[in-house]
Amino acid sequence: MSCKLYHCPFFASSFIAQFIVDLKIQDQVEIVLFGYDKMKNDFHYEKHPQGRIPFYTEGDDFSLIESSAILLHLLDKFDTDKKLSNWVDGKQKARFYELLLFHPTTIYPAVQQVFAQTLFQPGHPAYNPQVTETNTKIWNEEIVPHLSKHLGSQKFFFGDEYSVADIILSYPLVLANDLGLLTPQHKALYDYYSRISQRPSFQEIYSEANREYLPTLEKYNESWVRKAERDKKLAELKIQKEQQQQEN
Ligand SMILES: N[C@@H](CCC(=O)N[C@@H](CS)C(=O)NCC(=O)O)C(=O)O
Repeated sequence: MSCKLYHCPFFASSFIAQFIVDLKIQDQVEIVLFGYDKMKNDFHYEKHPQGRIPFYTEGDDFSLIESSAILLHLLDKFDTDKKLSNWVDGKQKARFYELLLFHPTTIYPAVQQVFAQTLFQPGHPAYNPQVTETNTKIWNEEIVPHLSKHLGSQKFFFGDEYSVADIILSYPLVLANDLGLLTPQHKALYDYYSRISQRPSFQEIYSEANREYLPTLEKYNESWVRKAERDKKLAELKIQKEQQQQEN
């Protein structure tokens, strides 16, 4: 099999992995566990310029980054019967496109920044309670109202039928729920989350066992050392190149 999703549980690859499980295409797209022991190694930087998760490959000569792009590609390639993307009209399809962009640009960064602050103690250079406050406000005043408006009292994001939109939203909602950002006061969204979190694919991807992959500073340590070594090597190469240019 040549299609591979490089995935670390509870990272942004999670909803793509859930999509693969829901569509039952694990025999066509291998979900490769890419943990902290490999993050930011040479192979990782070869495939992802920022050394982030997810990335996706088809053989040796095609790779892709950005979770929404990977998901769209897999939808085109494997959801040909429209099992998870049976849009009723062009407007619903456009709303899906909106979600595909709203997630990586707004929903995920807000939740991720609140999460990141839970890793830092006072005194750490990145510790900043203002970040939590700002992003909690974005969550409460911008994200929840927008999602709730389109969700209404529907069973799933697009009505009665479960779709890839519910798979995308599962990811930030898991994190928001863990962080206490999602509360029963956000009734429509909270009830919706309770519903979608019962699905077998959700339970498999966000299992208790997979929680061991939730980040801590210690887990990242090894990969940050690799990054620092790489940055040093690149800086040395740059100086060498500049010296050679001056000599020529
Ligand atoms: N916009 C990117 C975001 C990817 C991203 O930020 N991934 C995070 C984890 S969820 C990551 O790999 N962080 C590790 C790091 O930056 O070192 C996407 O949607 O694919």
